[in-house]
Amino acid sequence: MVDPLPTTPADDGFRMPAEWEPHARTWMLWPTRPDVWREGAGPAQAAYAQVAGAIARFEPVTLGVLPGHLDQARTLLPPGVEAIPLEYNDAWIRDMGPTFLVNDQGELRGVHWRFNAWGGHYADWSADEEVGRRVLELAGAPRYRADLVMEGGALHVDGEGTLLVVEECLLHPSRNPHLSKAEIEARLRAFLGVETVIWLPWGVAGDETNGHVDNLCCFVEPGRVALTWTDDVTDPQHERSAAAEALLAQARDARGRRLEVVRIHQPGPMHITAEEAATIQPMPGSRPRQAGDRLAASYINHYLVNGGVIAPLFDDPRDEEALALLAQLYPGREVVGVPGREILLGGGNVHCITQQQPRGRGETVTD
Ligand code: KQY
Repeated sequence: MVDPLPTTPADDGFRMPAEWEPHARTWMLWPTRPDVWREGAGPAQAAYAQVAGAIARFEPVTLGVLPGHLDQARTLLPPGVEAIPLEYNDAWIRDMGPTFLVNDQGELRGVHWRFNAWGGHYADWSADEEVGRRVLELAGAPRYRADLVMEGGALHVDGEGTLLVVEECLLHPSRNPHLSKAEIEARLRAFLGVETVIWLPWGVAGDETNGHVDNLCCFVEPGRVALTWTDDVTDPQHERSAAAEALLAQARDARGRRLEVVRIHQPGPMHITAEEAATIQPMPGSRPRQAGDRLAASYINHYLVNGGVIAPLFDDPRDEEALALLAQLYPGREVVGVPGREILLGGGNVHCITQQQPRGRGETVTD
């Protein structure tokens, strides 16, 4: 095992690039946990395979699979998706994976965060804790080890020095109870190379991550963000999104710009049915969703790939307007909708199950 670098990315001139900057590849993991995924994870595997196939049209996909599941995964994965053996507990590489960084010379490094399964929701997470280190080794990227419990889904950057986060999540006592808000912010600046951190108060209603920003709000370009929204003032999401919008209206980014906010109306509200919940196998130490629980459904949980946008769809009347809005927000990119409900049942969506590796110096990838 190679020791982590003794410095921080900010010391060394590294920063987290925006998701729209060119990728070398997308990393994913293969879902198997029966205490998270219904029906022994079969329907989730079909959904992940569809997402991997959609991404593979735009850029290489490397998918980590538990060694005992490799043969089965390969029969379900579309051609063009590389499956490799990897140890992990659950399949949310946005969160247990590394955050990749680049410098102005296009060198690649990454942050290996501490991980505790969203405040201890799903034991065991000991193998997940090592995914960040292992993926960086496989990518050949030197590693910074951050002394901070953090998940990639809790972070969105504009690549120009601004970071969006949610207080409800980052200040939740199950993550870093020994650190103040200022201390958490200082570590984020140091490990992501950002100058301005915009703290939104709450995440999406029903989100078991305590409010990851990647369900609530994302940059679509510097100076412009998309925010999940509902016009229904009786829906608990209304107050949450309205509070975020009010805060964003006052905010300035790292370059001193005001932010334009674009609302994307949420689907639903959606809930897990009794039939769906009945086929999740309870296990000691796991707290999966129960029948009737609200699901954190949001079109904000889309993922940008080279030349494309992979967006979750929910078989909902709002799907069409969300697709049209995303096409408008990302001109020049092809928007591809994929079925999102099965992944949502596990607690997240397309953005949560993917992790971009930026294109480093001298790397060429066909867009
Ligand atoms: O929002 C995400 N980035 C991940 C969701 C994880 C849910 C765990 N069951």
